[in-house]
Amino acid sequence: MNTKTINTDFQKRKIEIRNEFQQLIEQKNEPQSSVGNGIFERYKNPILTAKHAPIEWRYDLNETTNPLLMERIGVNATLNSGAMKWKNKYILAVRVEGYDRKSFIAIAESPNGIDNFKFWDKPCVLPQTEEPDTNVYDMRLVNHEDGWIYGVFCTERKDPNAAKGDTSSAIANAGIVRTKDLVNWERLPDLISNTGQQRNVVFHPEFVNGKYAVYTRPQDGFIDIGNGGGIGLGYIDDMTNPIVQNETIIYGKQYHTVYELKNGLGPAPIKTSKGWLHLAHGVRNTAAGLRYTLYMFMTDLNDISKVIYKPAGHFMAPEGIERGGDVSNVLFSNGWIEDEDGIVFIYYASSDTRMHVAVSTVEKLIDYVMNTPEDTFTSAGSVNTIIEQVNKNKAIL
Ligand code: M1P
Repeated sequence: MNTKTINTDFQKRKIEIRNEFQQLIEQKNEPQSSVGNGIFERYKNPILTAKHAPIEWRYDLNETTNPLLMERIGVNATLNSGAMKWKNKYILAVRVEGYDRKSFIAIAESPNGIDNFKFWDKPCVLPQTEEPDTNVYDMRLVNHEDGWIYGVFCTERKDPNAAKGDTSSAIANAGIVRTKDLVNWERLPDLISNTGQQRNVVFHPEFVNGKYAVYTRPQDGFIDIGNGGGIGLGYIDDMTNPIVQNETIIYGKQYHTVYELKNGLGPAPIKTSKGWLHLAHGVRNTAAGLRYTLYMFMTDLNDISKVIYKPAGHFMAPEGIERGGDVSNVLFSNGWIEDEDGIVFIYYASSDTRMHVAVSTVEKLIDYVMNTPEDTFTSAGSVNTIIEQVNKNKAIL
C-alpha cells in the first residue's frame, strides 16, 4: 500500500507549497451573475481565506529545525475586516484567527479591490493598555477629518467577576488605536461608557459640533444584549480620554424584524448628497441558532441621530457556501470602500470563516435605501405592499 501522499523532500515540498499559495492569491475574481438583483454584484471567489495567510507565518522554513516541512502555526479563519483606500491600494484590516482561537489584526492589500489580496509581511502589533487584551477583533478603520486613521476594535478579557469554575464569561469593550501609516499604531485608552459592555463601536468620520461622534452598541452581557442593545450614538470631547457622553439609541432592535435580537453598525457611514449611508448587521434567533444578515439605512446629513430611510428586511443574507463555517448562517461586515468613481466595494465575512466582496455604486445604494418599502411589521402589511406594487405595474401596461 502506498501511504506516501505528502512529499517529504524538503526542497520539493517547499516549491509545492509556494506554487499552491501563489496560485491561490493570484486567482482572478469575477462577478457571480450577470443578472443579479441590480443592487449589488457578489464576486465568485472568497477574497481571503485561512490559506491566504503567508507561508512565513505558518511554516518554519529552516530545513534543520523543520526537516519534514510541517506547518507549525495554523491559521483558522480570515474574517470581519475594516477597509479603506490608501495610497491607491484597497486595504483590509483583517481579523485573522489562529488555531489557538486568538484573533489578531493583519493588513492585506489588493490593486483592484476584488482579487490579488496579499497580506503584509507581519501582523499588526497593537500596543497594550495596563489591562492586556486577551483577544482582539473586528477592527473598523476610520479615516477621520482630524488627520488620523483610527482603528476601533473589540477587546475581550475574562470577566473578573465570573464565578469560580466559570471559564468562559468575558467582558467586551472598544479598544482604540490610531496611525498615520498602518504600521505604527498608538494605543489610546479603551472607550469609557456607562454600559456594561460594548461591541461594534465605530467613529463617525467628521466632527459634529467640534466633537467626535461615536456609534456604539451597549450590551449587558457578552453574547446577550439584555436590556441594552440597538445602535447608539454618543459624543467624545477628547480622544485621549474617550468618555462617551449623551449616548442614545438611534436604531433599536425590534420584534419580528431581521434585527429582532440585536444589531450593530458595520463600517463608518458613507456621506452622500441625500444623507449618510449606513451598513449594519441584524441578528435573529432561529431553531438552528442565530442568523446574522446585513441591512442598510440612511441618516440625515444635518442631524446624524435622525434615521430618514429604513428599507425593510435584509440587504444581504448568507447564500451558497456563505451559509456554512465556524459560526454558520452569519454575514458580517465592518468594511466598505467608496471609490472616486462612485463604485462601492462591500467587504463581508461569511460564517466567521472567510472574506468576500460585493460591488455596488453610491447611486444604487441611495436608490435602494430611499425606494425599498419600509417594514410594515405584519404579514398583512407585507401583502399590501406587494399588491400596491402589482397595481402600479398593471397601470403602466
Ligand atoms: O459570530 C457572529 C458575530 O458575533 C459577534 O457579533 P455581535 O456582537 O453583533 O453579536 C462578534 O463576535 C462578531 O465578531 C461575530 O462575527
